[in-house]
Amino acid sequence: MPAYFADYAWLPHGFAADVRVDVDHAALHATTTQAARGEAERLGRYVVPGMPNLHSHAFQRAMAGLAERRGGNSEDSFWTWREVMYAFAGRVGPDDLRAIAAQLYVEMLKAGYTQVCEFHYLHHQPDGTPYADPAAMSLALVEAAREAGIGLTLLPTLYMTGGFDGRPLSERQRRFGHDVDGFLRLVERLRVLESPTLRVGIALHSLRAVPEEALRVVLEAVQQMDGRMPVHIHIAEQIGEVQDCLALRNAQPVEWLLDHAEVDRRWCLVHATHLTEAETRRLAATGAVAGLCPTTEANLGDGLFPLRAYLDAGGALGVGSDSHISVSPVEELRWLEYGQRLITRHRNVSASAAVPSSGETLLAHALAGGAQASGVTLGALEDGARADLLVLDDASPLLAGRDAAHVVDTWLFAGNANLVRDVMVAGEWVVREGRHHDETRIAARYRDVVERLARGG
Ligand code: NGQ
Ligand code: ZN
Repeated sequence: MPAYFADYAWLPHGFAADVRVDVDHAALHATTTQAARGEAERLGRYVVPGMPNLHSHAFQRAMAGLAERRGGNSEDSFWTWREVMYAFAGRVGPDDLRAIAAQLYVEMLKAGYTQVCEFHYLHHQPDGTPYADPAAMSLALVEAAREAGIGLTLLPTLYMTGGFDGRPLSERQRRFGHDVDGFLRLVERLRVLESPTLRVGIALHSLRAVPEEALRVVLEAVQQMDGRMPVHIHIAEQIGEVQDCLALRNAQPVEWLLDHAEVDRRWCLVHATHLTEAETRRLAATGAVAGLCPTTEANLGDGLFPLRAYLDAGGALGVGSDSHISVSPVEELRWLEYGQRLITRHRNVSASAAVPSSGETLLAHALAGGAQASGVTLGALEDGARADLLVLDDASPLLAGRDAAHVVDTWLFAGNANLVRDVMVAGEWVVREGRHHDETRIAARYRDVVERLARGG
């Protein structure tokens, strides 16, 4: 049974000195005492849990940077970005998706993400016809995660309508669509593949895309399959959708959802951006996770989440890289705090009297909320958790003169050099000395695919 030792390891209540970690069949056992060091291999000065990434659309990695030019006469917005994204999505097939996702997952691992929640809706051929194997696109993601060695929470996504008014899917949305039965068949099919590194949940694309009756039927069916299955939804990202929801359902999106579904700890509400004060308190009380994607939300011009009020109400949260214009938990957490500083003109907004460090507050929330949204026991160096950990690079000049109390703040707020040196997922080393074991091959295949897609092939 491999045994490791860290001078300091991030335990559920912060850094503890002299921690021994034993790894037994992908799970870990942590002890703190110098005496327990024994024959354990010393990892380094600072070890932290692997970070869950609670929101990803893998294919969008390959279009990062292609939507930053002003379009013709239009005023650029989320909705014009979405057209660029749809045009790109229409060209991606299963082999392309596998190559793009594997490259993305290598980047995630190197940045410190060890589990990714794939909110996956690119199901069928571009004209809407299912592939010969209707699960082909989902399986491409499963294969990509396996090649890279990252943990995957696969969230096949239900997408049925093009708006709150129930209009049919547009031509470009056709490949996303399912009826309820076809969707549940896909979920059942994927569930048999579950393993310590593959968890299957579901996503409802948005209230725009799932009619009320379908929402009810699907939630009942998945409750029968597995009472703890993660359920994710895009909820209130854009003012336009909040206004449509108010106009057609006479309620704000979060308010409507809380009134019509039993939202609890299984749920992750992605982009819970636009909340009234009452919704903020109600959402926090459900125990559900607010899925925040600060770099994408900034990139798309979404708005700012009411972080302080939500934390005061005891709400759970985690972060995701979503459209992958950035692949770094550091940048997500930093911008979560910076957005608040810019709008409030204060500093250390997420910190509190109980936990005065901004970085430690953000890290603790993102680990716990991310793990909860993943539906896997991880995000903590504690007994029985999956053995996912990061070793920080104690040779980095950035950590010079930093005691344990300032390490997390330095990691999150001091520059752009990646401090993650080694990464373990489920007891296996996937990154050592900053290199992923298969990064050269995976990057070469990615290059070929993206160059062909760019040529329109
Ligand atoms: C998505 N992405 O499904 O990829 C969405 C945009 C939509 C973000 N919301 C499409 N960031 O919401 O209709
Ligand atoms: Zn999304």
